Amino acid sequence: MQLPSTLLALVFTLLSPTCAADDVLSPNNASLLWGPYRPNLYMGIRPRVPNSLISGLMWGKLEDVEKKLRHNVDMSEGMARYGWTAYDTREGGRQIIEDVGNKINITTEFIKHSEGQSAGNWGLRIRGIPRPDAPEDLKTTVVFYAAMEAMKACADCKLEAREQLGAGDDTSVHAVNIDVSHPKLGTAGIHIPVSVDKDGRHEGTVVKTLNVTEDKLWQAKSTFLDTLKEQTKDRTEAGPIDLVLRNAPSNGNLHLVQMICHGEFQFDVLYSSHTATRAMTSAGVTRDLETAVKSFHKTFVHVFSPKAPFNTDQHLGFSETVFSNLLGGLGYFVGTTKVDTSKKAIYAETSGGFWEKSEDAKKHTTPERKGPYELLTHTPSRAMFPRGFLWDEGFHLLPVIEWDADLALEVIRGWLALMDNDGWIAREQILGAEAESATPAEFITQFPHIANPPTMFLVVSKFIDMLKGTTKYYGHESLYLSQAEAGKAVVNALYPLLKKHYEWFRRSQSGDVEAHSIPYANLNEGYRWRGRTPESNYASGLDDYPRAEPPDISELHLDALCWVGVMARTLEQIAFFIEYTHDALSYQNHIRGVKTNLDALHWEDKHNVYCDTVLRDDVHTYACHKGYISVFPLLTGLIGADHPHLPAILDLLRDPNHLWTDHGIRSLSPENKKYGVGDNYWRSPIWININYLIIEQLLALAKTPGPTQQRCREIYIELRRNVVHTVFNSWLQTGFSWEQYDPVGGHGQRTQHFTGWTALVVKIMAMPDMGTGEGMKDKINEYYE
Ligand code: 6A9
Repeated sequence: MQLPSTLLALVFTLLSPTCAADDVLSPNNASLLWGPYRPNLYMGIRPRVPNSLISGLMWGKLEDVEKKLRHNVDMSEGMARYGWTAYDTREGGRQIIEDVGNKINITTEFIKHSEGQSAGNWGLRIRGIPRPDAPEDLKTTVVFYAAMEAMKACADCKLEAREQLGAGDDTSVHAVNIDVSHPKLGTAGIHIPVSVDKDGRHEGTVVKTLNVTEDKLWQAKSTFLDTLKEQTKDRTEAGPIDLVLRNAPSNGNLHLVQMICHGEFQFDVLYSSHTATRAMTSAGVTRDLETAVKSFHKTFVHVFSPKAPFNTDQHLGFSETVFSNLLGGLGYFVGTTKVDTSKKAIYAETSGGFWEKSEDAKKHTTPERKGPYELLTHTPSRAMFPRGFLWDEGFHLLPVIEWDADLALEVIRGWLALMDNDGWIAREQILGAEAESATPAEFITQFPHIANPPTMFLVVSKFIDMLKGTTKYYGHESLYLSQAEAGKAVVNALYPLLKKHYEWFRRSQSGDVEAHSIPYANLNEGYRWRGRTPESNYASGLDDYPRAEPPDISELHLDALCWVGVMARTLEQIAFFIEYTHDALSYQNHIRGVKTNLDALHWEDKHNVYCDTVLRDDVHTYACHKGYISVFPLLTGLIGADHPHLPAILDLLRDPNHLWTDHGIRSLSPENKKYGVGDNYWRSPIWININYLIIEQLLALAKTPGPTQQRCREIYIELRRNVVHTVFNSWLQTGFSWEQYDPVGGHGQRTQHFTGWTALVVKIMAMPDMGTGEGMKDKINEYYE
């Protein structure tokens, strides 16, 4: 069968090692070109094009500008609330920022248009409304800036600002215009009609054009403040620093457009590419935003409407906000990455001490700069972790794939393109100077022997179910799901990459099963996360969760084995789908081995619990720490309804002396010596990603006949309610979703506005209640009295 040319282009794009933005964008990706893709900023827009136009917003109370100018999202600035209330990646949406310190609420509305292959238009509306405690004469300075990256090296690039004055005697600035020219974006204009105060006068507006080094572009805040300080220096008489830039619009790589606004204000930034059939206008922003917000609500109800007992308007509003912030955390990153390849030899490690002590590890090495790479990815937290994390992204995409399957696949494609020749993908993606600046030095270097849970396989598995129709899709129109050939083509393109990563994982994280001398064990299926240090295992994602101490090369990690099971199961599913039967059969073999070894190597008979294992004096010994690890075989779906150890896992989950709390499943049992000790990151708190996986498996078991079906159903109902209740209540109380939740009080803790995997609560609410019994009604009333 002949593939239509758009499909061929699409498959070609998928297979090409560089990113789509460098090639011709497929029609489906044109709507992903522009976005608020600098999620580390309260508002920062850029296209998915390296070395191009970046822009951003800053504001603050005029007199306090030195101390309170807002730019980067920062928890210490004490915003009462901020984030998107409705946002769709392909359309745009609305964000509200309650800036207590500056006594003003800022609304940012972003809308975009794409016209086939043309570079597209966008509009940004900025509104300021003084808070009730603001002084009558509140003056706010608002700075919008536009900058052209790598301008020097680009002969065809241009960025030039002009003022547009009033007619006749009116010499006030009515608008600022910036001409844009860039090889990938074409020519375009940015039109900024200035805000008008309540007496109808145009607010004071200046444009300062600068020619600065690259680092000064993304650090626009300090560039702006430094410029004010510089001009203060020229002054002859003493006084406080200048608050307003000297007007000087011209040609340059950075344009600071500063307005001094009195009281309430509103203005638009309108970007129109010259190839577009119609320019972006203020009326267009109003109209399109309204349409976008409406269609967001409409689609949302189809895809994620909360089910009983959460079928209330309040829960719907909560769910929409949480999901909007997941989508709004999408960032585009480009730049080099630091990689230390000197420890790759660890693959071959067979005997001797733990690798940290090995000669190889002691070698002093300088990490190499690799890349540049680019990546479109959601981010766990705009304030604290505005960059890509491999296993977080799998969790992010679980809801996203139901909303916009093509977007999820585009993101997966981008991540898989980062794979090196061996099949490794760096766990943390810290691309470029801006991302590096937000990362503590000790976390920047990535090591190609270090893995991270392959959660993206869970997303691909969902996608196959959607293609097969066993999972219904209610989201955005999807090319892959509406055209069978396109769907098959994308799976065919992803398969070799997923397989390569799988093979890398099996090779690089392999454990020494043979040394454990278990007669009935499968000798191939045993794994150990590399890169362990005493008291921690960052590769696993569960950082400080207790493991064998001291670390030892004879360790076999239960979760690593389970993740191999997840990958093998997904690859088997794909192989059958694209009719690679031979491959499918070998994956089946691996899965059998994994399941055998779960019980042969990791099941501890005396205490009825699954554990990590390690050799002590050459003897197979268990390293048991009741907690998330113990329930891994369940949460990864490797324990069937009739598995003999299922009841023991359920006991552990439901036991308030162990993992059960009224707020969700906690990471560690209080009986453990390490419970709550040290940094207490994964040593008691409740994490929503893990709770989601548990809930999903309980639901599957609740629907499958078996000896514990009824029990699974009961625990499912209760756990689902507890988890939703926890995240929802904390959101009501604080205005934010959180990185983790306290197992005692249930309150949100650590990172505020953690809009990453905590957003899985959206999916948890959308799951069926499964409660019909009378007893359940009381429970519901308990919550909502
Ligand atoms: C520290 C400090 C401004 C830790 O959500 C991302 C990851 C998870 O993948 C992992 O499972 N978080 C979890 O245990 C946060 C990781 C932060 C590491 C860098 C930066 C902030 O400095």
